[in-house]
Amino acid sequence: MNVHAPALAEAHHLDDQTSAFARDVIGDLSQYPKRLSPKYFYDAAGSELFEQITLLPEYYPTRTELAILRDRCRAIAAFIPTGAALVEFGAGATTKVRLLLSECSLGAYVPVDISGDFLKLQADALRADFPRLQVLPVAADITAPFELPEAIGAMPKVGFFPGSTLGNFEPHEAYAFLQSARDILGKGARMVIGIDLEKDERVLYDAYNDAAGVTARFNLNVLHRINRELGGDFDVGAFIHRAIYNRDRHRIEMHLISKKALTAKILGRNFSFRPGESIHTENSYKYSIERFTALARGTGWTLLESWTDSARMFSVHALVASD
Ligand code: AVJ
Repeated sequence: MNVHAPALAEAHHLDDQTSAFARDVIGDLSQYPKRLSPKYFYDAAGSELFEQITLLPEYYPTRTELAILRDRCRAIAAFIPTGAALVEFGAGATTKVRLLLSECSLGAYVPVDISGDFLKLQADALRADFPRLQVLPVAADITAPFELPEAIGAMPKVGFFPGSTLGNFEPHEAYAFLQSARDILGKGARMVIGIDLEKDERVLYDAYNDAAGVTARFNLNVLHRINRELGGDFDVGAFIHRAIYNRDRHRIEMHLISKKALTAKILGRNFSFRPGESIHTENSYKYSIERFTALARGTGWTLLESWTDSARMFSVHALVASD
């Protein structure tokens, strides 16, 4: 379906952010198989559920990456020039950047995130704890080009992309993202990036199928969000969470499966589901160090250093723009 966003927004009195959400939801649910973009998980409720996920015993990525950042913060800080602007792509909670802040003297910290309200709260808390740090949040979708604040023009730029968020991108999108990050950061750019690694399938499976059901609630929240923001009438209780590891494609896939035949109405349009039909809501790609190195090299970055935990669950990499 070709959805004309301005017309849609005008007919339903939606603001810019909500009309982009509406356009994507209607377009993506009109495809077969149906899908939704994982970037829409993170409204206030979804951001809160994700913070809960990071604390789950089965969800190893966040705590493993934090341990790497904590153990290696000296080496990582040495890679960040004094007075640099640290640009965090898709900044959620500030827990990770705080580990680096105490080790390096930044000119500015620029968190960039689609979730503007959460971003402002996090920025205020950070200013309170680091009163001498310039915090310049940018509310933007990191999958599209955006402008950096003018105030950091003269500072060396270092990108920070932790959490293996790159794993949400299709291989061609990951390629485009790394190229565009290099363009946005400019000449002499550096980048610190966290990448989740391939591992035992049981460990991967459990990380996305936690016993407490928090990941299920996180996945289902996107349907609640559609109901809240777009006036949808999804029977959320008729859907179940499913996460599987697709070994051939090196990715965890998350789906919402309709338990029965049903119809959901969103902004005057009807979407029908067969029993067992899926909405594909997320891919979380897992890399080997070799495949990530090849990706970085192919997008104009030179890999200077890689750090992992002793069990090789997660990795953090230091990249420099190649020319
Ligand atoms: C934030 C994209 C890294 O893929 O592990 C966690 C999101 N989804 N549990 C991930 C997520 C389900 C997370 N990333």
